[in-house]
Amino acid sequence: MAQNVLKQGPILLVEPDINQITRRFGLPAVANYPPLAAVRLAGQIDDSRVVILDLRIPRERKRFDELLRSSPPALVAISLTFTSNGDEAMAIATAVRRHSPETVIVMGGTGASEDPASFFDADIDFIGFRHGDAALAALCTSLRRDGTRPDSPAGFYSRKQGQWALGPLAEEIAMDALLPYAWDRLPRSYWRHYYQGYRPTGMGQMSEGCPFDCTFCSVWKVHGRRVNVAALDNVKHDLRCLPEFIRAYFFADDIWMQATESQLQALHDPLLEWVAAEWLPSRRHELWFTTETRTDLFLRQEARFRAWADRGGLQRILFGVEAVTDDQLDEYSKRTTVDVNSEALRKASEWGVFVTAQFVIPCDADRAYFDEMARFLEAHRGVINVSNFTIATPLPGTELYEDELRRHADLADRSVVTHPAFSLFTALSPMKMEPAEFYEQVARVHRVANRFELDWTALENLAIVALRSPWLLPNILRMPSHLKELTRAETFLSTHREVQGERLLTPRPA
Ligand code: B12
Ligand code: SF4
Repeated sequence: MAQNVLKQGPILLVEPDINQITRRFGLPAVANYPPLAAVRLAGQIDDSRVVILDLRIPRERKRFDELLRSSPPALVAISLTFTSNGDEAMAIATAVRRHSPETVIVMGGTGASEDPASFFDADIDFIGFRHGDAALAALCTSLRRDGTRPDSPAGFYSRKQGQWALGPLAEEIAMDALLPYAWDRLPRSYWRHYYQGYRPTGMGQMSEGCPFDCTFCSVWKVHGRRVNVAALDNVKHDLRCLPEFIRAYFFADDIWMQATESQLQALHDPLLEWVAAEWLPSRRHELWFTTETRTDLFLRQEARFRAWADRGGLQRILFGVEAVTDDQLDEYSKRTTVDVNSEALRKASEWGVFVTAQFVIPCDADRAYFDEMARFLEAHRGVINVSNFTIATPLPGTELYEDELRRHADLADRSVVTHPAFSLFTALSPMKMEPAEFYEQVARVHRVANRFELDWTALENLAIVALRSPWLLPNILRMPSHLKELTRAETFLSTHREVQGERLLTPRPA
């Protein structure tokens, strides 16, 4: 029986649901993107029975349970990108084990790969280490060929005599050598559930990796401070696969346009020519590109950014501003300055780009720092359209995590610091201020930054949504109440208690 299942059962690539804390603070109301990791991995697997399931989509959980019963899968591969969704990922594994004990269950993605110990007791067989392209494809081939579960597949942590250990490393496929992403495996009906604000959206990647070394980020640890770029044909393929009604596209590169001159000439420049001359004119509706980048890179590559903004549909940039003083930027190892941040924000805004500024609030911020944040926000009110704030969180795989763990071992204990605690809305490192006052200041910067106004532009946008993508209206109407949650200190404080109890709330011994 098991042999049959492993040789013939479907291969399910699953995106878990989003945890309740992230939902409470409204992220899914603002944006929800296609499951890029699953689509990329599916493209590398040579098998006709690959199915992608996105459990963030209403009613897909029911379909998943039915599928488990009606055709037991050979393999269930769960992508855990965000540590905060760890409980949802483990619950999927438990359901699979219960309904289909023969199925091989693997977990991968940054959340699992950088914190494997948190999943050692889960109902899983293997945990993927970093890139899964070659490792997962090879595991699928071996299940189909042998019909048995391998002991220690390359690229995975596995159990050996009750102990978990990393097996041999898998071959790494260069990004430009990947097979095209399998958009044809994504059910057509899913596309209505992917949006960025007012617009149905797609998502892709031109590159991955970053040469910088910010303390709160795991990207440079995972990719070894190297930048790899995708093949031009694959990026075009991603864009060609978009349904006609899609009106936004997010390049999910760690730092968009971060590449060598020869990489830029081989990918970014010819892509712009194709997008401007052929692809955009061929689309029924206008489309916004969104990218995420550094301010210093934006200024260095001003001519290229300008060309994309003028001709290539680049309408929205998320800038990693992070801090409002040079000292704090140094503390994060951001290797830039407040003046550089300001100059880039102003320039992008002058060009008519929709500017999002992302800030990381240090847990040891004092009142003076929050005052400085408020001053910065006021001074840039005319040039920043939206500000996002996260609290500096020691995420597994970052320097911050390693440092914090040396001081507070309970950080690694998920019965104390739970998975949803890593949703970046509460402090996991000691605060300098009284916690209630700290959260009041966090709520204050949200109040200062994002004033919701029902002006003409908002009404115009609502009318366009009603006309072109009416299914997004309920989401958009929920946005103001979610944004309101972010302006209340009490929401942060009660969430803190929910995700890590009284930890860090009680005064420390002198
Ligand atoms: C694009 C992006 C976003 C986008 C969209 C993300 C999305 N998918 O919905 C936006 C801007 C919305 C976003 C938001 C946030 N993000 Co973000 N984001 C990214 C970014 C830059 C790329 C992610 C991506 O899609 N990569 C492309 C895919 C193909 O690569 P991949 O996921 O690494 O997959 C590979 C391997 O991991 C592996 N793999 C993946 N799944 C599986 C499964 C199996 C079985 C196997 C074997 C292997 C495997 O193989 C894949 C191919 O090689 C990453 C940085 C990074 N490089 O990972 C941060 C990152 C994922 N984000 C991060 C964070 C913290 C956030 C926020 C919490 C920040 C915030 N509060 O604003 C939010 C949370 C959003 C949420 N839904 O909960 C952290 C997560 C760290 C963590 N451990 O939790 C990251 C890693 C950046 C960092 N700071 O270190 N993000
Ligand atoms: S935060 Fe941005 S600039 Fe810093 S290491 Fe991560 S990806 Fe690079």
